Amino acid sequence: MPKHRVSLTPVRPRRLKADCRGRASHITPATAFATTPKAIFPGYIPLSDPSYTIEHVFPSHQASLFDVCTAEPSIGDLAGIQRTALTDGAWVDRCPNWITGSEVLFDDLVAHVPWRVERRRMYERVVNVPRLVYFYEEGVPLPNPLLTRIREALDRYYARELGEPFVTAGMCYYRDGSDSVAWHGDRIGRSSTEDTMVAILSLGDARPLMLRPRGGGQSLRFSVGHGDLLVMGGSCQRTWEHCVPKTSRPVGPRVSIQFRPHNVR
Ligand SMILES: O=C(O)CCC(=O)C(=O)O
Repeated sequence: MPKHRVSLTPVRPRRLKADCRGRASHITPATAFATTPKAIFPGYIPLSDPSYTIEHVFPSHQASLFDVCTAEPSIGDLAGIQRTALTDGAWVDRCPNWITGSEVLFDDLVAHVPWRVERRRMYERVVNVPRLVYFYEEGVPLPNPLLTRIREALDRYYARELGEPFVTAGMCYYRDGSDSVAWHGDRIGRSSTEDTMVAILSLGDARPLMLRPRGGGQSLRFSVGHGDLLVMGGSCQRTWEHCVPKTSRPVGPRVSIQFRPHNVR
């Protein structure tokens, strides 16, 4: 699989055509369709908006078979959400394929979030964290209006149980299988002492999100990508840990958006 190239500071902005899967290409969608097996582009529909462009080049990534390819992503119903009770009052809610047509949102976030490399001290050295990140603080507008609607939908659904809104959005961009995040709980702020929720929307290629009890024990594996929602709740951040492991499997990029309440990180 070709190594992808992301121009975080483009030398010369390029206006490239993009198909509905966000593949940047000089090939017109019509020629791509004529020369590419339909199996690789299930439900191929070119973006109708001629002004839609991207400035980043990344490898083609196969969208989920459940992902409906439309120019307008849509927010699904949370009525079918499934809760898994964990130990010690922790739980996980899952709503697979909650956002359909999510590839359009994925492309927009990859192109427009001001991604940063995070650096962390490890013993005597400062190392790059293997993923790109950005954090939208409380009160800061989200980079795409759909994300605001998504957060409102989460607020409506969890209002009674959570008792407060989701107010921040952490963004992580896993460029390929060598990007990852190690085992941790989100224990900065109130989540170190109180039950709370962290709602994660995953876009792009699916990666496993692993969960294990903090003291050790059997881990659980949830595959998340392509508009899937996973919400960690109850004592999950204090009593369980989660991670996105590296993989040598060829995987395309994934973006995760974590919605959190006030003073939870
Ligand atoms: O990528 C994910 O879904 C997990 C992100 C995460 O755990 C974090 O940034 O704290």
